[in-house]
This record gives sequence, C-alpha cells and structure tokens, in this order.
Amino acid sequence: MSAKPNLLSGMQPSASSLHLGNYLGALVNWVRMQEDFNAFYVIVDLHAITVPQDPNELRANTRRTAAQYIAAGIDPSKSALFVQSHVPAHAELAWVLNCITGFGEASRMTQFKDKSQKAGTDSASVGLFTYPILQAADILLYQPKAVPVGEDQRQHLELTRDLAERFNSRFGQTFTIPEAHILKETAKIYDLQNPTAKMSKSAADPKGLVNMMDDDATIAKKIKSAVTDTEGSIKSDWENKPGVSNLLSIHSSLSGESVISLEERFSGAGYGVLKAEVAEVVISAIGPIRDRANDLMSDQAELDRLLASGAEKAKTVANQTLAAVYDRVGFIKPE
Ligand code: ATP
Ligand code: LTN
Repeated sequence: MSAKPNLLSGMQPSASSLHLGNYLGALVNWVRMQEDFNAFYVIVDLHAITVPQDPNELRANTRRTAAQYIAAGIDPSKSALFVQSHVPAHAELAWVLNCITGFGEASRMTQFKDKSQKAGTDSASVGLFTYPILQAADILLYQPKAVPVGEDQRQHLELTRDLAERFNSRFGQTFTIPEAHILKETAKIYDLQNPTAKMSKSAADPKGLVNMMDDDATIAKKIKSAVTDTEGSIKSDWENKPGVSNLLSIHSSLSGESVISLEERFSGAGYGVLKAEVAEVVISAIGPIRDRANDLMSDQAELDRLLASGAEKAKTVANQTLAAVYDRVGFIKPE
C-alpha cells in the first residue's frame, strides 16, 4: 500500500444496528481518516464471544455491522475492512502478549471490573479478563501510528503501549508504539427521551435512540416525541434545555449549519417546527446509508467477498509482524 501512516480501529458486532451516536461520534471520523491514513478497520468477533452470545445473531450482526460501515463511507478499496476471526494472527499474538502481561496489571482494567460485576464475578469468563490483551494484539499487529477510540478505551490503549514497550525492550525493537487518538466530545449525542444521558444501545427506552437501520417513519416519530421543555424558546443551553440543545446539535452535525445560525433562523418558532426539520435532516443523512446497507446485505456473496479481500490485505501486514514476534521469542520456523 502507500506511504501513509497506518491506523487501526475496531468495533464490536454487538448490535443489529448502529445508532446516531456511533455514527456521529465515531464512524464519521473513521471515514474522514481513511484519506490520510492507511486504515485497518476490524470487526472484532473474537471479542464478541467474551460474553454469552447467540451464534446466529453473531453471524447476522457481523455482516450487518460490515454493511453499515461500508454504506456510511468506509471504502473497501481504500481501507482494509475485515473480520477479526479471518486473520488468525490476532489470536496468536494475543497468546504471546498474555505471557508478558502481569496478572495484577490485567486485574486493574476498569472495563473488566465493570463488566464482570454485571455478569457476576463467577460467571465472567477468562476471555473477558484477557479482552484488553486481545485488543492490544489487534492494534500491535498493524504497527499503527494512531488508534481512534472513545475516551472509555484510554486505559486499554495505555496497556497496549506498555506491552509494546515491554516486548521491545525484552526482545528487541518489534512494535510501533501507538498513540490513542481520542475522538472529541463535540459530536456527543444524547438520548432523545433522557437528554442528559448519552445515546446508547443499552438505553432503557428504545424510543430514545435513532438507529441507522430505522425506516423514515420511525425516525420521524422518535424525533417528534423527543423530550424538550416547557419554556418554548429555541436556543442551545445544555444545563437548562438539554433536549433542545441535543436537537440543535444533531441538526448542526448533520447539516453543517452552525448552532448560532439555527437559533437565529428558528427564533420565535415552536418546537414542532424544529423537530420537523431535524427529522428531515436526519432522514436525508441516514436514509441513503440505510438503503445502501440493505442493498449490501441482500447480496451476501458480494459482502463476504469484500470482507475476504479486506482480510487478505490485513494478513499481509499482520503475518509479517507475527513472524517477527515468533522469531524474537525463540520459536523455530516450521520446515
Ligand atoms: P453501550 O450501549 O454498550 O454503551 P454504545 O452504544 O455506547 O454501547 P460503543 O460500542 O461503546 O457504543 O461505542 C462505539 C463508538 O461509538 C465509540 O467510539 C463511542 O465513543 C461512540 N459513541 C457511542 N455512543 C455515542 C454517543 N452517544 N455520542 C457520540 N459517540 C458515541
Ligand atoms: N474495545 C473496543 C473495541 C476494540 C478496539 C480494538 C478498538 C477491539 N479491538 C482495537 C480499537 C482498536 C470497544 O469496545 N470500543
């Protein structure tokens, strides 16, 4: 590929649809970054089985996730979009990294503490415990300069850097030390029903999140029933008017019109007018992505072919790193 620096990020195939928060908070940036970087985007199905999963759902969600990423602008001819289990080097490097990670070090990962508490410590799996080490393997295989992630992944990135430095100093220079590219909070999208909580797939009320795969009527209905306030003025004031502020922010992020200009244009108008226009803006942004994703899913053979070619690109780089690692730790080459 080109002389651009490498970049890697990963997403779990854990839902049947992405939501507007995932799109504006992460995916839009990934699409933009593929111009300046040699990008690797991995759908982490190995990570998805660290908690109990339904096999048919996992299969369907893996393809649906891929379709939505491509539909939203990840270009398989520019970037390598692939499925983690198609590149065995991920599991292979994870084993080596497991062996240089301290038990105490792994025990300090806060995401494991949160998730295992939810599952009940007895039912949490060892796979969930070593999740961050598999993530480190995902990253280090591709020698990336940058790893775009949300704030919640900062600790996993720190562990990745520590493991890379440890390996390099013990066995000789092997890994690039990656930098976390923490995606800015500017495009943080809030729940439509509970606008002080972030839009999240684990929301209590499904009416609060706009899914990328929702049909137009559903999107319009959800936005029209968004919680606002009784004051009646259209201005951005996150403290006192989180619902209205969120609608303005969604509009602005998708349309490119500034919040100040929206405030001026809507001055004196009622919330119904604002909601109708936000619904229009969301539908015109998301509708075509949803339709393309549905088209891609209707041709499963073509989708699988795109993923296979992504995996081939990924393997070229990953296998080279893995071969160096195997050699440095003292494994002999097979005849
Ligand atoms: P969960 O329901 O488990 O919290 P989620 O819906 O928040 O999941 P993740 O899979 O944790 O989504 O996140 C995927 C990416 O989307 C991350 O980079 C995250 O920062 C981003 N993201 C998620 N929700 C939002 C949001 N409401 N606003 C902006 N970005 C978001
Ligand atoms: N843990 C991440 C998903 C993930 C990832 C990665 C992100 C797995 N492997 C490698 C960046 C790089 C999450 O839950 N968002």
